[in-house]
Amino acid sequence: MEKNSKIYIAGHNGLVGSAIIRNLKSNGFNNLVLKTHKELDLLDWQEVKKFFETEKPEYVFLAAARVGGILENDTYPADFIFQNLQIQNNIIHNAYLSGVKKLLFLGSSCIYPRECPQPIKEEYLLTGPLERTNEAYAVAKISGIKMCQSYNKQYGTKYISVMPTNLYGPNDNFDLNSSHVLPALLRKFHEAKINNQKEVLIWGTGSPKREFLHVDDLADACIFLMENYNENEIVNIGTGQDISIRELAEAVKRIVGFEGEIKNDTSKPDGTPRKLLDVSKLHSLNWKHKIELNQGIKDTYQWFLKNYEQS
Ligand code: GFB
Repeated sequence: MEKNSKIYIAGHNGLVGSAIIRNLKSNGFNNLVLKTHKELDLLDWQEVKKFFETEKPEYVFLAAARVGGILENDTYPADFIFQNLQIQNNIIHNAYLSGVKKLLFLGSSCIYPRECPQPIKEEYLLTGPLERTNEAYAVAKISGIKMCQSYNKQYGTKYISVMPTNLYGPNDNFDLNSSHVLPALLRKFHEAKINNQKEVLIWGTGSPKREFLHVDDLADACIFLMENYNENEIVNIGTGQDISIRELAEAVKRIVGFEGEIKNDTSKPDGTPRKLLDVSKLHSLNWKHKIELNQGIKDTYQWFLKNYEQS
């Protein structure tokens, strides 16, 4: 990518898209194309077609998606499968029609089978059944990967797909019903502290393990791969380290400064027992994360405190 290359970031107001923009801007990329949901409805084929015909972006980061935590995925599977398929079909096919030079598609670690050997290598894709709570989302993301690979094969396009682990950071969703675990815990412990509550309820047993990556590290990896990776195969993006939800809750409790107890709400699902990514492929390309979890949680808590009124 040249500094003045025309780059379209789909989903630029979200957790991932906003981090990609911060990174691109700080690296001097000065021709970014951004469209709000009001300006461009990515579910609408005609609008997306017209957008690509008129703007003709050279590079595309496909970070637009219907996303959410375990409960949101489990409650709205129809929305997750329909909206994600529709958004990625519209963008990928119109990118092809308008001659986009390169596209990066963001998948998710939930594409891998539930009972995968750990850590999860890229080649484990489609080797077993998926986790039930996010099957609809995972199937849509797997379709996106296969679509990129099929277009590369049939049309000679350069579309790469990356699989991030669980993400967190600025501009995350802090809504307790629809968010992922890390922002939910920051909010729960913060509110418990200021309201002098005796306990905080965490969902499930606390025993599932998750790997967390700061979204600024993810953005850095995406831009690195856009510039340096041209293979058809997917690439995992993570830290290579995971912790249990119980341990995460203890860490958030300490950082927020809550002194009460942690209790479990076992009426809520645990989801996948573990999904630690094997990041040896990414490391062999010479990219490694920089932000350690403890520091990342502290920074995200500060962001939350500053933006709390809006979240
Ligand atoms: O982050 P999370 O919602 O998604 O939940 P997944 C991770 C774990 O944290 C689960 C537990 O075991 C939850 O039960 N947890 C504990 C909580 N307390 C809470 C809480 O207050 N809120 C939430 N949300 N969880 C998602 C997929 O799975 O991961 C998506 O549904 C996507 O499709 C995303 O792939 C990365 O890691 O289980």
